[in-house]
Amino acid sequence: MKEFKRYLITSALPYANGPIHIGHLAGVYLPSDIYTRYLRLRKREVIHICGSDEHGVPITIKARQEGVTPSQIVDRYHDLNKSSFERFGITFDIYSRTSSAVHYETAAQFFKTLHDKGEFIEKTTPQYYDPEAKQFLADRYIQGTCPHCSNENAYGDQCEKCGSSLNATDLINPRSTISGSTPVMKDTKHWFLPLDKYEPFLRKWILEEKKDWKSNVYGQCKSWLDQGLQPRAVSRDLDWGVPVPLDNAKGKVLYVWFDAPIGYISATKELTPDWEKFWKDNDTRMIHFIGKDNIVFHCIVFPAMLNAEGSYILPDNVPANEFLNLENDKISTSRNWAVWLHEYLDEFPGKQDVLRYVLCANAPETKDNDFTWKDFQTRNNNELVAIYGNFVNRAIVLTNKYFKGRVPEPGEMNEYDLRVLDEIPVIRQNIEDNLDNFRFREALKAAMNLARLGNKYLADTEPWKIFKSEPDRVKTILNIALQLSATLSVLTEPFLPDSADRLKHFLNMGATPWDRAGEKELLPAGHIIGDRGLLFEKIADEEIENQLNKLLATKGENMTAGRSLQPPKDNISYEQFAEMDIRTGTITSAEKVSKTKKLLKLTIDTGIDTRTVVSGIAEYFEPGAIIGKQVSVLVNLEPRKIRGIESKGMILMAEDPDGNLEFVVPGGNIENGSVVK
Ligand code: B3M
Ligand code: ZN
Repeated sequence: MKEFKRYLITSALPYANGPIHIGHLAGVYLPSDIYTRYLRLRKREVIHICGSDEHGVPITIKARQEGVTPSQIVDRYHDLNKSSFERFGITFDIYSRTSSAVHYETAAQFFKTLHDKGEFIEKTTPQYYDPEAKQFLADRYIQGTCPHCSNENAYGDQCEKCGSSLNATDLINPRSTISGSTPVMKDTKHWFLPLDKYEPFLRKWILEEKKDWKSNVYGQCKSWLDQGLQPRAVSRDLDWGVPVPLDNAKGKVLYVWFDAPIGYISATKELTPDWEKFWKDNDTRMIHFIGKDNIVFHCIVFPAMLNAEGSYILPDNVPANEFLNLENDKISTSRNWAVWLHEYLDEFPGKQDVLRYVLCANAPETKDNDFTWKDFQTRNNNELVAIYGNFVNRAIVLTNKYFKGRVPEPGEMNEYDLRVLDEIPVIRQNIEDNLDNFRFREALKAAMNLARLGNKYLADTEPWKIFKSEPDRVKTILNIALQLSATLSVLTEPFLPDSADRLKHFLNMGATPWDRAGEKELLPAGHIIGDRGLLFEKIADEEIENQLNKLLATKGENMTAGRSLQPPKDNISYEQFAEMDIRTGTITSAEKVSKTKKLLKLTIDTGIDTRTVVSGIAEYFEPGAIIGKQVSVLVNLEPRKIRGIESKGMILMAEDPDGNLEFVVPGGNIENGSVVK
């Protein structure tokens, strides 16, 4: 692998429209912090860049909801998130913001450069417009039904249910989220980045040269590229954002996903006058830490922008993570289903490392994962307290007790001692291999194996039983236990920095670079260790129950043993119900709708007729397996064109909290066309 001179680490800039939660941490900020701390300990030249993403429609919507200005919203969350990250021990070299003057200038200049090079297409197209609010409806200002999964609350830029990226014009039954009214079409001019033009470059760069990327990242890129890239608008009709820096562009701002990644550049400029060596020198290794919903922007759009500009380096790796769920349900800011970082820090003072440990041990590296409070407690009590804490505590207490806190001189080593000492470099190497390849869970496991080794060593050798009879043997044992403890304080530092610091303090040792880990005399004989204290404390059942009750209360939902059901909807009248004509029918044919992942085209014998229904269930059922199935069909739903196919009606499905689907079927024998009421 190529040797780089320096590292530029970026972490996705969180939107300043809400607090940070455990999903953000597990997906992005914890791995990036562990990685950066590791590089610093290895004495690499590295900077870690982050900041608030302060533009975009979610922020203006939040401001509107609260009756305040967008600036008030971003100021509030910028300050809150910056301080929460600090308290959690995330060590950015700068936590900037995209409302900064440097950013406005940098983003505008970037746009101008591309514009002057003729890299944009200028196009006037009809866009949705809300005549009541007198505003174009960009992104989240418009909602409607997703053409892929029939989610009725998909946004103009994305369906959160099935994850598809959408254009506002794809939505079925669009409505304005400002006034609720049905939008009209109105012409407006925008600048488009012709991504199709960069397709050959991206294909070569990613598909040929980035085979070492995580398979989820590589796979997503490949599927984007295989679908064919389209020109993408890089401007919006909004009054919140970086103004388009051209004369004829009043009321137009840069699209948030155009300006936000440039925020990495602006923040580096703010950090150091020497910023160009990080951005324009091929000896810099740039790594973007992000969540999976940001892959296309960091692997396709931003690299195309950088390539078009011409003077910047490209990311060497983009180790995106999957999502973390909470107690078996999707984390959601709007539903308040989350563990908020600032609340955790207030409620568990001094325990930031416990959360770091649990989130890393359970990080959603290759698939979505679940955080549960029970697991949090178990990992703390059975791993941090019972293994790591117990081991170093014993080593320190016994040294104080038998040798007045002085590191004893080791005597002759037996085979077991030597085996334990030989294991240290093996474990260190294992941690390094995993960290170098962004496998943080495995790296942490390896680090804990060192504590396990020490814990077992003391349990096997039982120095407390033999001090009277074999004091010299105890000297050797405790010397080894102390070297192991000191090594642990170095090798666990990237993951558990606060505990590693405290452990160093207990051992009376100063900051120690990574490369000294495993030295046989990391703590020389005769060295006086410091005061003891508890590294980790047990977490009681009551604290866990409090957290579960808090979640239960915020949700106002039915939650038992980690299962959660949707709350009841508002009442409707009998007449409203009676308007629905639901019949039993039989599926007589089923086939996939080509070029879609989710859609099946079904033919249904409804007893009254034979009709086509397009249904977003392809991921759950094989077409062949459902032919002949009796189902319930809403037959008087207004017909819709989905992917050019006229769909008449909707199949009723039951969905459980895990998102599994089943047909709603009549129990006994009933003929097609029977009324369901
Ligand atoms: N603010 C999206 C997000 O938080 C966005 C990241 C920007 S990184 C340049 O998911
Ligand atoms: Zn959808």
